[in-house]
Amino acid sequence: MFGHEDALAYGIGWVYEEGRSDVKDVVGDYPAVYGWELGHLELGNPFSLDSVHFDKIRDWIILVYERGGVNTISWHLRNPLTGGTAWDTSSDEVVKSILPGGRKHELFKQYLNRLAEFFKQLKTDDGTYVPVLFRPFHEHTGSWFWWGENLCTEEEYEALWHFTVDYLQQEKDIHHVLYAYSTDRFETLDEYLERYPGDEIVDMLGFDLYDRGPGYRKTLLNCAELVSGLAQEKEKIAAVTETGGPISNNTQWWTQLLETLKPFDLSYVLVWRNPWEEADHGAFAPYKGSPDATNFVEFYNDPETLFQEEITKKNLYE
Ligand code: BMA
Repeated sequence: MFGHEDALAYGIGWVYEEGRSDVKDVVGDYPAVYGWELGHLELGNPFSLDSVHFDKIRDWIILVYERGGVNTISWHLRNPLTGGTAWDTSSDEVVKSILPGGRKHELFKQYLNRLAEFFKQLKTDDGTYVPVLFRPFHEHTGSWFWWGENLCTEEEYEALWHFTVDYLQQEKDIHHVLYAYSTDRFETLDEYLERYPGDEIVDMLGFDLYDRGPGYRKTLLNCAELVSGLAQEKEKIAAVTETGGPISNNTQWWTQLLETLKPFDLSYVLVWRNPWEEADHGAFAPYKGSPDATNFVEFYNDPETLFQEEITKKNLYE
């Protein structure tokens, strides 16, 4: 399945246009997987760090489910110890401070309460809870988020996962959320599993990997091979949970991606957002008039890729 972050919210040159998606502008069909970002929900704010309103995100998640698509949620939550952003790595005591006994534990519980409140709103008119894939504390093999490798111990990271999942399941009675473990780049399975919180709480195995130069395809192939093999062994689902490349310079990017990933049993590959605003990156999905559009159509037409229309026919939720 092909996925796109914030697919229905905005794209290059537009914000909040009903029914629109940059991917749809190019191929006439929506992605099969839709990524959503909940950063700043924990603050009680009405909109995300990317300025998308949470009530709209809620409605889109329900809409996507009703047409048979898949929703996945990331969370660039603020630093509960310093009050800074998710990228504030000024302290290596943040994870410790929010675990039971820590001085920010109650604040973290408030963050989780707000998250739980949002999850509980993901319900259709007939009262069915909408299943979502939640992918917290991601890219933890790097050290750019406060939960990253050099910012907490293995035990602390795993405890953070356990506390979060237990709290949502046991205290908040939330059972329509699946959990995705999602590292950044890695070379070996030992590295991948170094901070793995355990088969009993993780449903999906993924990794994030961006194309930042010539080593990309080789690294992608290695990561995809290792994660899909591990998922098979563990009877879990594997995915490329985030990627994106220089699609305006390399107009063959999509078919190269497909060629690299084809041999592996992967559930989806999601590309990150097409910022509507000035951001530190450009579009990761094609948009009306983008130079990679022809190549993306080829990617779309390949029998191995699935988009919304085919997913609807497959009735994933039946
Ligand atoms: C990053 C960038 C940021 C954004 C964040 C959360 O990769 O796209 O601009 O705020 O993701 O969506």
